[in-house]
Amino acid sequence: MSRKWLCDGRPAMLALIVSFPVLILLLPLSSQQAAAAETQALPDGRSYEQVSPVNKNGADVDPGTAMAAVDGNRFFFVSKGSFAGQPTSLSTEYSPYLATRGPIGWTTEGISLPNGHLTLGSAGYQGFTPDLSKGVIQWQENGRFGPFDPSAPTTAGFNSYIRDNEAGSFTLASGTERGTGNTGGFVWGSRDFSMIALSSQNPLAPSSGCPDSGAKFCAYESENGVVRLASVLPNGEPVEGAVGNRPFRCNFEHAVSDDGHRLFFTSNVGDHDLYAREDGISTTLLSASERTLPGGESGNEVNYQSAEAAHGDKVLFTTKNALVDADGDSTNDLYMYDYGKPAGQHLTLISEDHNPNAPAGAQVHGWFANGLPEGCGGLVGASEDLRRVYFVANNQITPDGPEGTGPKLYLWDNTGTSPKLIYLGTLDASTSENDSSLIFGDGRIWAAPAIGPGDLQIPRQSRWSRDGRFLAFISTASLTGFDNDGEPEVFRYDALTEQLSCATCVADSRPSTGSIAFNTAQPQVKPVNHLPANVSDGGQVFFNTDRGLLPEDSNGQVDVYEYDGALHLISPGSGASGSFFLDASPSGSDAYFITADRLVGWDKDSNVDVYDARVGGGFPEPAFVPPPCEGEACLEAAQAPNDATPGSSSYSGAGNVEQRKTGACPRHKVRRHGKCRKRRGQRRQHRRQSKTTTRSHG
Ligand SMILES: [Ca+2]
Ligand SMILES: [Ca+2]
Ligand SMILES: [Ca+2]
Ligand SMILES: [Ca+2]
Repeated sequence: MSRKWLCDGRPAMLALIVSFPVLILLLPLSSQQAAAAETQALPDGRSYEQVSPVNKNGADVDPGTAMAAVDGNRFFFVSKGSFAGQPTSLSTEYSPYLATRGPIGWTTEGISLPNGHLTLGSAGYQGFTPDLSKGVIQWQENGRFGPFDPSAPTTAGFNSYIRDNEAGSFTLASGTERGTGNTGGFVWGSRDFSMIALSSQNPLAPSSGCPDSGAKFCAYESENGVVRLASVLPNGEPVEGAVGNRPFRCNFEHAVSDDGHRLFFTSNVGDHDLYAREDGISTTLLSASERTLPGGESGNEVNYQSAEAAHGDKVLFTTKNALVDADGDSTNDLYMYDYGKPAGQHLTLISEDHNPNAPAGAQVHGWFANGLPEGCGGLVGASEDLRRVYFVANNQITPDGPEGTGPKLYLWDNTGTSPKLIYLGTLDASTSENDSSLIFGDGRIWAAPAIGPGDLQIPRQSRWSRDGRFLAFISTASLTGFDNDGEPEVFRYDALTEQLSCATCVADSRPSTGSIAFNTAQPQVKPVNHLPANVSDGGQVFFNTDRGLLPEDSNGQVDVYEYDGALHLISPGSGASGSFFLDASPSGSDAYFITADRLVGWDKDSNVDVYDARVGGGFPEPAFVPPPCEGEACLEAAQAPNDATPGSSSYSGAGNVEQRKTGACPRHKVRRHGKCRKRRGQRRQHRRQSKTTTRSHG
């Protein structure tokens, strides 16, 4: 594994280095590393890369708050430690970091606002674009770190800034009127963040007509820094409402279309209807009745669930209101609004009851515990184009399935010539119905919200590929015939083959029982607009367990597994420490996790690092490492800028790829002040490097 780079087309500079192995003084691997390197063959031709810096100033990378870029070449993480130019933090505060993959390793930069670090609660990064080129950070100007932008309001809670991660600059996105309050803020953005949506307890735009009250919300859109009210009724009147669903409620996914043309908001008055704001100009009521028959349930609230990602052409919501003739009951149903259909026919009853025998109506399984209202949940997952929608209903709505009540998992599949409804199995109600904490049990498969503001300790136990072909979920139900004895198992459904398989149903695992999770549960999970990609486009499923599902996993620690029809270890399975999955690139080529084990020779500390198990990845193991700088150059590089101008805040320490071109110097020489100079004493160089470098290799 560690030699793989010899023949896989490394850049020319590396080829030069590896062509002269005699020049390379290999540092001894620990026995553990050597054992891992010899015994473990990672699946898919993966190799480990250390993403977080070699020198973390004695700090660990924190679990739970992380995000991978869609191309696998950037990674966001947080740490309570101070490195890569971040100021000293307190034990309760976090600094945010962005790692970028270069030709010879990953480099890390601190991405705080220049005048401080962050807590994970209301402040900090709330969201990123899928490529991690931009992030939105929430900030309180009158906090103890002082003002950042003089034009930003210093009262009424948080301001939102967009950080351009290419330029390292910050732009005030929430306007100069007021802050967004203590529980408002960023919800979703267009794919490039040229338009972001904010819910705010305070008026963000002049004369918005929105009530100025701590308990109420209005929806705003910020287009290239210009803020305007988005919660506007079709007749032009402002209305109290929030982006997507209301805060601390249901789902928020794709509440702004990727192209930025549509924003979905829920009114907080009357029937809590669902609306689309289009280009900041017009508003469409999406939850209006299209009944031609008289009667029908009405007067209930509407809950936004998701939307077609690219343009917002289709929108999913749940309600007990009977909005079409086919809905003859008063139970909660899943509806889709389709802009492409003619007037009066925009709505499709996704959860239509096709079983005349089982009780009338789907009773889509809205969660009602933990302060969440009935009707809020039900959606399990959906493809980005909304042609595949997974949901849970309490009643049997297909003609053929078992007719007893219980949380039944369905797929509505519209990828063929006409939509079909498929019953996948009945989940376990016994461990979920009475669990008001939502910490345990199958209720988490359909509990809301999956992500978004208000996602408080309710990690959703379902994940899906972008096209919805693959759905993975964790259930204690015995769905494939394996006697799981009430233990949770990871299941994968393939909509193309219509096969449900159990990834973790291993009879002789050691230990046989233990936790299983997609991610480490963490309160205040951020970013709010990103669900970790546990299911790749190709159907690989990544998860954590402390069961030993494969013979080579006997450490009794949590390890990261991949299931692609067969089980594979992503982490070594032999380490002394646990490994915890963080995220993946949607292609599945990058699987990121944290561990305190040292998986590459560069990792010399006992601190927790981010690793990428990357297909075709890996970097040369450490040779003798020439220091990236010496003397005055080190001192300059090691100092964080104290200048608060936006452009200087993207300090990336001594780990820049530019500064790493030390390998090009001849033997016995090292790059210093931009030139190859004679090397100094080796021990001294190592000491200096450990103090100053932020580079990381894998
Ligand atoms: Ca109904
Ligand atoms: Ca029925
Ligand atoms: Ca293990
Ligand atoms: Ca480490």
